[in-house]
Amino acid sequence: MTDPVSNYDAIIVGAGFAGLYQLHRLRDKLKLKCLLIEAGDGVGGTWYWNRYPGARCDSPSHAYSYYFSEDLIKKWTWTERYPGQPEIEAYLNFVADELDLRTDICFGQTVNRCKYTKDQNSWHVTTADGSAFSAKYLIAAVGCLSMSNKPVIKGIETYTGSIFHTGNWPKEDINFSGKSVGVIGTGASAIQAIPLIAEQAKRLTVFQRTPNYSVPACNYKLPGKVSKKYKEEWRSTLEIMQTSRNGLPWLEGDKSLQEISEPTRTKLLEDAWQKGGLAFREAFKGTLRDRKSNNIMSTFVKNKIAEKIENPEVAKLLTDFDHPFASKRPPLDTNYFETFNKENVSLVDLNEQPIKHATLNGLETKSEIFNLDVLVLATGFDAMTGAIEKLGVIGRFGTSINDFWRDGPKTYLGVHVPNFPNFFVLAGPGSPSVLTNMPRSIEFNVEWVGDCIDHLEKNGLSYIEADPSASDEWSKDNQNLANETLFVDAKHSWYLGANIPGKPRLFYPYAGGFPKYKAACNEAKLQGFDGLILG
Ligand code: NA7
Repeated sequence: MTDPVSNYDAIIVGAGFAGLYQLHRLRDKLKLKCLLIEAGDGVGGTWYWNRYPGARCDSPSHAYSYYFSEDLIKKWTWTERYPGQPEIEAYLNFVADELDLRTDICFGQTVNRCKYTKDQNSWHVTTADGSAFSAKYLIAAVGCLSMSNKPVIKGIETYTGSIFHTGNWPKEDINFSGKSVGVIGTGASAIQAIPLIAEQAKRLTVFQRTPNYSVPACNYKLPGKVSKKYKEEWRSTLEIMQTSRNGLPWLEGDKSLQEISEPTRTKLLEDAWQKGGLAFREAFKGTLRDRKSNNIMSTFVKNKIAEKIENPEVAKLLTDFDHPFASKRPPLDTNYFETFNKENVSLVDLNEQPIKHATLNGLETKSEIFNLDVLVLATGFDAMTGAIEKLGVIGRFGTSINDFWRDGPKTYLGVHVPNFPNFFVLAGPGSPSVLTNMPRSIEFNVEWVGDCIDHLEKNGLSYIEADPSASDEWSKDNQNLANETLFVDAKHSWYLGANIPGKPRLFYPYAGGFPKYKAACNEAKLQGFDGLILG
């Protein structure tokens, strides 16, 4: 298939939304010789690995799609309001086939070293099986949530049951029937998986460190006429997404909750709650910037949660927390809280009884022993930087990106890294990425990278990299933007790297919103790629 001794113009790592479009953009628009290297044996990226029960996107399906090609929009029909993992994986396979991408993808190869050589102005890329490739341009399209966070549990190697991480779920069906199952974590993945596991398992124990808000997904099958309408109106939908702070197909409400008096306020909150989905978060102005408005929203959601739980002690455990609503990614759920009313489900507060160690048959906490046939780690990711650091990227002067980022990631526009010439990160730290409907910010980043490379090629230039002072300023400005929001008030948030012991506490995605980010990039381009060194 691919000649491993060949040099390429561009090597892309990762075959998710970002990598697939980048391959198409560079190969078919710029006519470059490209290779995409992917660790999995299929396309999908995040949606290849996260195949746990209930895995589902919380952007609406018609928005969680590529918009760069009208042909793709017209040919694909989503079947549900929120697409499940199998449907997204099928969609990305459809895109790979439509654009004939597979011929330039090398599957089942894990990149473990990427070294820049100044003399050749090229990146030398090696994979775990010893294959070697080189290219002028290197693009990391490895995803923001692809490096699993596995908690350290003393003695876990002696545990004889099965262990699965939601972010690295096996392809074959796991049968939970008749089994005692433990789930650690109550983030978005756990909230989706728990109701489905509880339907099968003999006994399900949920180990919770921090309770979570969640908004009803209100998922439904899309009637044919609705899908048809989406396809007809794609241009106006795109226009809204490009204007929205989060790249979603709606705009933030124009009034803040504290501006609206009762009883109108409760009625509006009720209406928004009944519609469900992520739009609830944006139903009112400034919820993530204004503490008073956020308190009203937080109290409303906690009351809604408490109403669903029959046992008052369990209700207290699920609502006793203090981070502001949406300061951590608010999950969407289908029957999550109701699941705790089932007789076979119990909730363990890890603050009250921390896990001491694993046993042969399960877990022992401070006060109880739990025998578990299956342990599910729904413990999230080393987000935004973990997967990039795994690539073993070594730039100019022989510095590894891991060392360069030791005190936190330094990027310019979330894409370029000083001293790493012709290295591009898609949806990287310092870009809007996880705060947006991902395909929108991905498309913008991919096209930006395409424009940078096109500029170099057309002007006979050999490299582009971030100016260190522009990168420092970008990072500093981003922290200031984040400090104006309530994101910084969440204790264990992965937005802040706070879920990973020892990770620098910083705000990792770009906090200024998608339109402001695009304006900064467009202005830089207008000023002749300001903030970048071209040589
Ligand atoms: P998240 O949102 O990071 O959730 C991970 C959960 O695991 C969360 O409840 C954590 O508690 C818990 N956790 C993590 N480490 C531990 C340890 N060591 N002990 C106990 N509990 C732990 O990951 P998800 O996969 O659910 O979702 C990621 C994103 O995917 C989500 O935000 C959406 O954007 C889609 P904590 O809150 O840190 O106390």
